[in-house]
Amino acid sequence: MTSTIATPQVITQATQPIAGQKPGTSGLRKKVKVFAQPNYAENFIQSVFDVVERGDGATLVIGGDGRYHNRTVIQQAIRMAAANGYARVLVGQGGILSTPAASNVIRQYGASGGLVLSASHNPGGPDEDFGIKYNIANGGPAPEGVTEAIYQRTTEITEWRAVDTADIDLDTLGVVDVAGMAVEVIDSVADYAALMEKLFDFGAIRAAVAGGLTMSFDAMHAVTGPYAHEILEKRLGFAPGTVRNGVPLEDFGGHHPDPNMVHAHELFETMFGADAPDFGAASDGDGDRNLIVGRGIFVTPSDSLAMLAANAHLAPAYAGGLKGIARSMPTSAAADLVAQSLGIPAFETPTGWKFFGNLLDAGMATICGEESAGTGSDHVREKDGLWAVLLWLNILAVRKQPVAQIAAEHWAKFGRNYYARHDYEGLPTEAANALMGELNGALATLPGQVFEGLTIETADNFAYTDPVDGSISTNQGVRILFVGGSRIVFRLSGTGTEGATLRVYLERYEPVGGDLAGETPVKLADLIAAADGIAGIARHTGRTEPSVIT
Ligand code: G16
Repeated sequence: MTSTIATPQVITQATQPIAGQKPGTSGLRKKVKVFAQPNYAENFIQSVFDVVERGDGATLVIGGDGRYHNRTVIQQAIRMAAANGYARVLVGQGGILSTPAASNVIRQYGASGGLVLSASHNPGGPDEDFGIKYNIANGGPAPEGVTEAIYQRTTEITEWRAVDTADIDLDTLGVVDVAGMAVEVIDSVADYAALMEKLFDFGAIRAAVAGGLTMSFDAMHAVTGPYAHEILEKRLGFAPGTVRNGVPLEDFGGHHPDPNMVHAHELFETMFGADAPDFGAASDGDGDRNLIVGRGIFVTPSDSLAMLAANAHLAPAYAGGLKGIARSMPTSAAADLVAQSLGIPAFETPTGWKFFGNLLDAGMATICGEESAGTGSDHVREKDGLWAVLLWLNILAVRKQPVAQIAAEHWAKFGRNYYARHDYEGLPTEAANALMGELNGALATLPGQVFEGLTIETADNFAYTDPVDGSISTNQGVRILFVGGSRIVFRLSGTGTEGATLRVYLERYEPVGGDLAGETPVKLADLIAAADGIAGIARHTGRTEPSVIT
């Protein structure tokens, strides 16, 4: 049914540039109170509409993770799209689209791009975080050239435009005319679930479930709840209750929707407790991250990427093999070893999913992943939490082995990259900048120095030249490589909204035949001490312990 909202008028609102609208690792993330200021969201959205590529009759996708302020910004974005020449908007029912589902909708319906409203794993609510990200026509996050142009536009904006119409009903499927622009409220889950069913052997997984395979999935009161209920419980037959915290809440139930040992501790307790199910997983605020836990074993995101790549041929979509594997620089080199054994290229990119887009579009990589709990493939142009869970389930259904055995066999074949990330959150920005500045200044003198018995072989600040378009990204993190292959990486997060977060990435490679069943903190103890010695973490920040270890 098509209904019309009458007498729309385009309002042109005078505005001024607002400082600080520079997108970070993944879009513009700020406190809700910042976003709710007059003109704040409008300035940013108008800047997007002013600079992005879109032809006549363009379609825009809009969806978010359901956090507080989502509906308000969606309604305003619809009014602005209508005044800015879009012919059609596709919006998820209730304003809900997970990030990978939004990527799929952009691709499937030939949209010119999409606004994804999310601050990912950051907490939600009136005093918490909000975010806006723009994805381009390939379904992926806007590359740096586009985000930089958006930012430049925010520094010179003088007006924004919207039509003068009432809010639309976001909860009812159907098409509404808004000032001559068609707004279609679409099912948030259907297209995504159909895509998953094409990629994976749902029959094999259903048979495994019928044969006793059990799992626990924590949706963390975030966007994946409806997707997980539909796919895991309804289509694959896992018992009702397999999905916990499955109702998206505007404040995520007061928790951080960040799938790690700290914020998903209940899942860890289940998976390490008596009567643990075979498989445990969780996803984040917007559904692009994943956490994988077997019975009694945590699989690091870096290892998960490597294990998925090594076993991907067991799922129908990847039965023909992989073209290449890409990982972000701080992600462990475990995936490189798989690429080597498969005889395919391995790519090392800066942190940020946007850097994978060109490799995927050019057919140079099939599977990508990051230490920050993101894994995905060329099926969309975002990382995809449930995709990773389903690929694991497909592999478990075919191999009929516990996660712990699959991991042990993997390490026996490739060696093991012991790995951890230590985050120091909420640091004063000056202290964090001073630490990084001092470290950068010392790079030339570090090689040859010994810390905790570890000799530094090379030290540099990572720069990346995109092999497809030749664009160069510099200052992407300090790498300290030790003789023997261990490594420490230091970088500042680009996704926080309060102060600065220092991330310290620690990696030790244990070759085939070595100690492959050790405890990670023990195996990394000398590197942890060396990190403080090299960077002066305690001296600069006053912190002797990280806030979060993942
Ligand atoms: C975003 C990016 C990821 C990145 C992560 C952490 O994820 O898409 O590529 O690895 O942030 O970035 P940083 O270390 O700069 O905080 P998400 O899930 O937050 O959108």
